[in-house]
Amino acid sequence: MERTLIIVKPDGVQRGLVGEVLRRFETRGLRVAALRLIRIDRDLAARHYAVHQGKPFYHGLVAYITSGPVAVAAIEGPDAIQVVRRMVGATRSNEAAPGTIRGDYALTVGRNIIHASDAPETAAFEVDLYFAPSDLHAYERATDPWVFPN
Ligand code: IDP
Ligand code: MG
Repeated sequence: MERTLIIVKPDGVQRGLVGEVLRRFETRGLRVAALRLIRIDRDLAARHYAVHQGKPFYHGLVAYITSGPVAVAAIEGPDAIQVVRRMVGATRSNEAAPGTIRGDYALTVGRNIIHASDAPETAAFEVDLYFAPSDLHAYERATDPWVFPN
C-alpha cells in the first residue's frame, strides 16, 4: 500500500471539478484517507513548491496556487503514487493524453487542474505538509478485498 497527495488546484475548484476528480480516483479503487478544502497561503506555497524556487514560472505558480480554495486529499492503494500520476497526465496539459485528468479537462501548463506527488519521498513530505497524523483515517471499505486482495 502507498499513500499520495493530490490537490485540486484553484481552477479545478472554480470549474466545479472536485467531485469529478475524486470520482475518478474512487472508481479506480483508490481510497480517500483524508480530505480538506483550504486556502493555501504564500508560506505554505513556498514550502510545497520549494524545489521550483528560482525557475521562471515560480512566481506565477505561487500566485496561481494561492488564488482560491483548493481541495486536498490523501489517497491510498497499491502503487498509488504512480497510478495517480498516470491518471493525472503530463504536466503540459496540451500534451496530456486523452483519458487523463489533464488530458480531459485542461489545455495549458499554467492552469493544469491538479497536483499529485511524484515519488515516495515527496508523497510523504506533502502528506505531512497538509495533514496531521490524526487527519489520516485508517479504515477498510467492504469493497477493498474486491479491488486489492491480499
Ligand atoms: P507536475 O505538477 O506535473 O508535477 P512540475 O514540473 O512539478 O509538474 O511543476 C509544478 C507545477 O508548476 C505544474 O503543475 C504547473 O502548475 C507549474 N508549471 C510547471 N512548468 C511550468 C511552465 O513552464 N509554465 C507555467 N507553469 C508551470
Ligand atoms: Mg511536480
